[in-house]
Amino acid sequence: MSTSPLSWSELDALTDKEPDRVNGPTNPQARLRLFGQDEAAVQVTLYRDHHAWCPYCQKVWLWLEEKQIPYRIEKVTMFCYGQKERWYKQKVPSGMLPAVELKGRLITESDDILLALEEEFGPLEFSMGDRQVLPLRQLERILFRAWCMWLCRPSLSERQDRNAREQFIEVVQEVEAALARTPGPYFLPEFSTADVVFTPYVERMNASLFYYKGYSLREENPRLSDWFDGLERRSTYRGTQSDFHTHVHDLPPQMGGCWANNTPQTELNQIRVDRGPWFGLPDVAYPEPETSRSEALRRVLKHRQTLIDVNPAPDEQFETALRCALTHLMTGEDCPPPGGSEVGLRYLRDRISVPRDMSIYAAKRLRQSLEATAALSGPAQGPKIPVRHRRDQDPANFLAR
Ligand SMILES: N[C@@H](CCC(=O)N[C@@H](CS)C(=O)NCC(=O)O)C(=O)O
Repeated sequence: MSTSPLSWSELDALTDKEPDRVNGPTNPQARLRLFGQDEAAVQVTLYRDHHAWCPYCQKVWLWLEEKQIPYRIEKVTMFCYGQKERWYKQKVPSGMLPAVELKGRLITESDDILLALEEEFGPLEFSMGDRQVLPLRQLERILFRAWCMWLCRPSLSERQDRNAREQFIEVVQEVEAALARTPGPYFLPEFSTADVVFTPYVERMNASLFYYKGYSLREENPRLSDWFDGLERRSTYRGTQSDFHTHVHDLPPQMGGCWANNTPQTELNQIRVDRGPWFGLPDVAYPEPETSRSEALRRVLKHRQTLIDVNPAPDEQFETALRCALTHLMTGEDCPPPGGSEVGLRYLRDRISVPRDMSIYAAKRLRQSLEATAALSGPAQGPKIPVRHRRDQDPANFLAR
């Protein structure tokens, strides 16, 4: 069945209400988090990236959310997305993130931040300096280095690629053994600092190795698989969780390049992540919430004018095409867009950033509707996603409003 596009006011009528950003579940849009406490209780300001992508920021963010410490959030642009804010460089001349102000004291370096927060508010189950946590922190760094040696070294021969893979998998076996020492899914008997330390890069490893190396970390390692499931049972983690598409295209400028090994599996995985279907990818395993479509709709409606302005397609054409995709999102019916509009629709499909714009299932729904609608128009793809920078994602366009 095909249908004609709903109007903006008809679409507006289908949205649900904004969740409570301040006291509700973990979310990347909040500027203040109170967890039901009084604003006067706030002693912490977290400076993190607009993009909600920086792994070191995710570590501190997750810790604060787990401990339910009231805090303010100030967002800063990362170099590869646009211009670093002057006020931030005055505060932190290197421009590096994250930083925290704790009772007026500025602290940089994510580990130092966690140590200072622990000193003030107590540890998250086990402290950074605990004798059980220290070897796990070292193991995380060893895993990180083995990942970089595989992913970020250009033009590995087939043999070098195999060696780098074997070395990485050897360290993964140590991680599996560490996880096997407790009966639950986490590194220590309770979810703790140790899990927070592993989370950002293991999430990025899972995405990047699937896409660039044809290797599915989450599916091939039972303990890590349980660990990911354990993370996803926490609303704190879900609020910070990204998806494969976001990570694989955000990593190259940050890491100085990510290199594909061009095996048949890698090629299949790349097509799947870039062009769908996005459901069933091993970037998420918890069941889809009922609200994913309405969340995607609400987030697009909030920024519709900027989305139209920044899209490379002519405004009028893209405006109608976008309503067609949103109509598909909400009704499930095909809604043929104007001829030639597939480029604009795929441009947006490729620039949804998770969790910055919306949560993982909302993004999958939206990517799916944008692609289904684009396919009714034609096969042309949007402009390539840059690999040396991501200024196509400059937050300034969205902040100006
Ligand atoms: N060792 C630092 C590393 C922090 C870091 O590398 N931050 C990156 C983002 S992931 C950064 O701020 N880069 C500057 C930029 O991209 O603007 C820490 O643990 O906090």
